[in-house]
Amino acid sequence: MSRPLVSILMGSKSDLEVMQPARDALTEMGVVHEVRVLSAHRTPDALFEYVAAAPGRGVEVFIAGAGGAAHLPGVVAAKTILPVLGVPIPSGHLLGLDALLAIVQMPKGIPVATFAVGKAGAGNAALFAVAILGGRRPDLAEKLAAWRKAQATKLLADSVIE
Ligand code: RP5
Repeated sequence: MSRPLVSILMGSKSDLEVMQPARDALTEMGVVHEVRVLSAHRTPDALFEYVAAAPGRGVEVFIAGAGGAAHLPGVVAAKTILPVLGVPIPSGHLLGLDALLAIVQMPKGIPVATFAVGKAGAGNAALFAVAILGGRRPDLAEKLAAWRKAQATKLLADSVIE
């Protein structure tokens, strides 16, 4: 089996549906990835072990989705110098605003790149991961450019409403 370049993490299996666009985008671009449910507060030791071992398997970028207090992306970032892309999951009474603020407001020193709340953020995090990887992989950069072009072509094909 090929080595995974991207790790998609989420704090709960209940996050899986929101994180699905990240999986779909990476699959579409042919980027090998792995997906794990690991929680910063429910399974911290297993999370630390996973983050420590992942680069040895090939992982170069982490995407971390979490809802509520949303510690996961920040804790992953605390344990690695690889880029961490945070996706706020809409859940509970605050519908993701809580997670957005928790992830985006990392204090200086341990950065997390924060994306939009929900599925758009998950998909964009994957596209951003491809952009990072594409810096040293012309094949991936080309795939990303082709994907953008196809998106524009599709929009323009449907642009005349009346
Ligand atoms: C967070 O708490 C997870 O990322 C999830 O979004 C939220 C709720 O988790 P469950 O109670 O549904 O497992 O850790």
